[in-house]
Amino acid sequence: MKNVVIGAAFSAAACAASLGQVRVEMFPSADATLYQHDAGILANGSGAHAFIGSNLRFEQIRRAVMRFNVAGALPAGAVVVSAELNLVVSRSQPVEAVFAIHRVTTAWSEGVSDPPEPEGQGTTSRTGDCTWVHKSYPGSRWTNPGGDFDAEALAWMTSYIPGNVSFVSTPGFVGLVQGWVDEPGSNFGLLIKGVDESLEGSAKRIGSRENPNVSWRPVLVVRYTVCAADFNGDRFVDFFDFEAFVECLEGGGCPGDRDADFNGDGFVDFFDFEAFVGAFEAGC
Ligand SMILES: [Ca+2]
Ligand SMILES: [Ca+2]
Ligand SMILES: [Ca+2]
Repeated sequence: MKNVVIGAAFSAAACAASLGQVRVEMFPSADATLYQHDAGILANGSGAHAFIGSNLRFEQIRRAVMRFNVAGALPAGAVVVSAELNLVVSRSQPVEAVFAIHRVTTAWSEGVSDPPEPEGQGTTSRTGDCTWVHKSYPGSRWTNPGGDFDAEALAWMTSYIPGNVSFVSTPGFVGLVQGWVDEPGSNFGLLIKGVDESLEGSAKRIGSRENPNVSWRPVLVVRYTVCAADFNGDRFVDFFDFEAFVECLEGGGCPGDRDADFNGDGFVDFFDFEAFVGAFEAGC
């Protein structure tokens, strides 16, 4: 009876620990604009801005691509609870337009091209830029001009005049970011495009990660939880976690960023084993 009570107490503590949400913010690790052009001679990999929507004067479409190093910011086994992308629109016609996020399906490179202000027309593509037809100029092309991405839209925002805009969390956006946690090699980032690209004058200029004004840069906000009992971080609680914890406790090496002080009191002792067993039995 006594053991059951102790076990329950430890389980409760471990559950509380596993339910805590962590919030992280990150700038893109790469971003660029795809300027509609059949030959892909226009680019903007390293400018202070990116563009989305349809240009009125030149009747060209702009799409932005962005990557975020999510696997570097979240621990293995993290369960994503919410994802949100915040942008600052710094130039715009007074045209209300809806924009959507899509999952990019292949690798691309950001490039060094940096157009003169206000950057709306891009500049001559240089080696390593991505363009409307190139995922890396000049030798590597997208399968489809305008970028390779899933047709399914995952999150949306509406922009009218300059100001702050947000793609708020949706199940699809959470699934996208979770995929980047689980399989970092599948992280080719996201693409932002107008939902109606025939809407003339809908182009918006947004801050890029290179913007000198830090508050204008894109920010991905992710909330996640980590299951304490998932010791090896594979998102399953099973015997392998037990094995990994015992090995860690015995000094044989610990997975990733975990350590044997399971209850976090600064000592590695039998109470950590007890706490782990409690968390393991409670599951997640
Ligand atoms: Ca960039
Ligand atoms: Ca596990
Ligand atoms: Ca301890």
